[in-house]
Amino acid sequence: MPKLPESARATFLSDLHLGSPHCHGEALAGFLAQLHTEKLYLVGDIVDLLWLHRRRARFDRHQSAALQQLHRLARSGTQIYYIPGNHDRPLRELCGLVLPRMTVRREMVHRGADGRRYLVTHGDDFDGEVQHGGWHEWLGDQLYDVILAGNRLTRELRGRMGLGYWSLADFIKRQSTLAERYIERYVEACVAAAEARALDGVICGHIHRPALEVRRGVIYANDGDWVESQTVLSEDANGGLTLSRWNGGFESLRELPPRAVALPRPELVGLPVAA
Ligand SMILES: [Mn+2]
Repeated sequence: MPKLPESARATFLSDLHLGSPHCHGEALAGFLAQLHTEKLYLVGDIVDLLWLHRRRARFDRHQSAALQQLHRLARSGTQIYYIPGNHDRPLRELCGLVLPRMTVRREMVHRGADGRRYLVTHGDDFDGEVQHGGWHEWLGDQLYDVILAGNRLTRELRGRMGLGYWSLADFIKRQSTLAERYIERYVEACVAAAEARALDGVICGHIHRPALEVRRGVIYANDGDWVESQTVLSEDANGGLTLSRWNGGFESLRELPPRAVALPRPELVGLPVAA
């Protein structure tokens, strides 16, 4: 039975893209309905204002239910930190806003239960460092939408044929060496940003590629998205991290134990100490 990230100390979600038809609203509402977390970090691209602005966007009833669940969490005492991304960039005007249950920040440092400190940022800032425009821009938002629409269709067909989950968008991304190289440079830029500030890790989203790994001793955690992966990053009471996929239940993809507690000095346990 996979470890459930219920009653998490902190939960990190990004790239929900509420308001765009690609958001998996029903799954998201179902996930949020059973979530209990002290802190909830909304790591960008939560509401897709680009969609709301440019196209005929709508909040269907599932997406509305997901929003209501966010309200429920705030009412029930969860502290919410909103870090706007590039699809909800106008909300950056609100950075610095502190409400009783919600804080809006451009980026933050999260201190884990084990003392590890993480830079929490959406991640689009690193687009400039990696390439002119991000991977979304490189492929074109329009084309990306077409792929996601194809993705939905493929999933429905496979579901009807009794086949398992398979992501067309993920397949295309994996096929494209250009995209792979972009993602590699993106991860490097994220890790370098954490290194430059002497932090233990970085928690981000943006590229819709969930990950939890350690590079040069720095933790790179990407909480994924809710248009393709339906993933969430959770911190437990001890500071351990779990990246999981929601599929009506949790499927743990990766786990990182809390920082090991320093061993007692040998002289304290009666062992000889080398000079
Ligand atoms: Mn983004």
